[in-house]
Amino acid sequence: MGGMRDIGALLERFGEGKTAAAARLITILEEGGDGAERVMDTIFARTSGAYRIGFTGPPGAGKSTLVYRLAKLFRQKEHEIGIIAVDPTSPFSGGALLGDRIRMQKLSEDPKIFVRSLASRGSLGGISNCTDEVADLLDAFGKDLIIIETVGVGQSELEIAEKSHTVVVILVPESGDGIQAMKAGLMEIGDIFVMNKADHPDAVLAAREIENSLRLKDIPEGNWQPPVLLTSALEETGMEDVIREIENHRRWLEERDLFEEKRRLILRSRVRDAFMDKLERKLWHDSSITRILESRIGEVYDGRLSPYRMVEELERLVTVE
Ligand SMILES: Nc1nc2c(ncn2[C@@H]2O[C@H](COP(=O)(O)OP(=O)(O)OP(=O)(O)O)[C@@H](O)[C@H]2O)c(=O)[nH]1
Ligand SMILES: [Mg+2]
Repeated sequence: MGGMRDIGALLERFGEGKTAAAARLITILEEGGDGAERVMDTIFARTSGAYRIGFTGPPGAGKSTLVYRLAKLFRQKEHEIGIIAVDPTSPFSGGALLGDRIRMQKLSEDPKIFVRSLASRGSLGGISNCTDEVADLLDAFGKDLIIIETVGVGQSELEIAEKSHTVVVILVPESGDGIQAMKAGLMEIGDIFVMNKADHPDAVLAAREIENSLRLKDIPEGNWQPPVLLTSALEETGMEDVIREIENHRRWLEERDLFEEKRRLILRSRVRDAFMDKLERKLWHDSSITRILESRIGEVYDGRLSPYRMVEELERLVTVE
């Protein structure tokens, strides 16, 4: 897709604020490789550390509906907004795809809002490989508030925490083992908890349950104490509370110089991810590694060599001082 010269022209139009150019550049970022690196090299210098808010929670909790409502309210506060929806409408909730599309289209009519969906890397949802890059691009495009929506499953919770200044966890009054396990992971990363679907009769009790488990965590005084809010994204109630708590958390971070500290942590995990990706590609295709692997995999097959001893042999070829 496109040669380097095209990228140059795209970057120029991106600099002029052309939405179509931004969209094309994101596609190049999704494809990865040299093109993506070239784009990032130019764009990174233009980022200004936009405020990043992660929205995560079980499939179908109402994340997109909530983000849509909040985006409209944030616009009234003169924010320019970039929205990244990783794997919208997961296979779990199904059927919401059309609603999602219509919503996104509506938001995109406002030139100060840029919405983009990205495919997640795992079949179970979670985060996309290029979420950080796309967030940077939207930052460089002048968006001062970046919203990342992800389905909170398995390992992805920590990842969203590493990419956000503020994490909003959206839960719904539902039980079930899967949800409970998910909730355990989500409890660790939320700065703000939202019990959505408050139009359901069980919501108040479910919110109290979350409050109780937070109390059990006994978060030290002086640390941020995550609030638990009740909303109905459908009936548009409780939205102002979410905005207020997001602003409170931001202010709390800023007053303690933690906003910039978070930015440093976000960048550190960025460098780590990029470094690991590169190392993996480089090492796995290294000829001496390939040679040993090919010549001795038969021993693993025969059961004479365990995979772990094999790894040890390969590791010996890699020297890190
Ligand atoms: N009753 C009720 N339904 C809601 C509420 N918020 C969202 N919904 C509905 O729940 C369904 C899923 O909403 P989405 O906003 O797509 O949920 P999501 O968390 O983004 O879903 P995925 O991205 O697929 O994980 C839709 O049918 C919404 O209309 C709410 O507050 N109350
Ligand atoms: Mg969604």
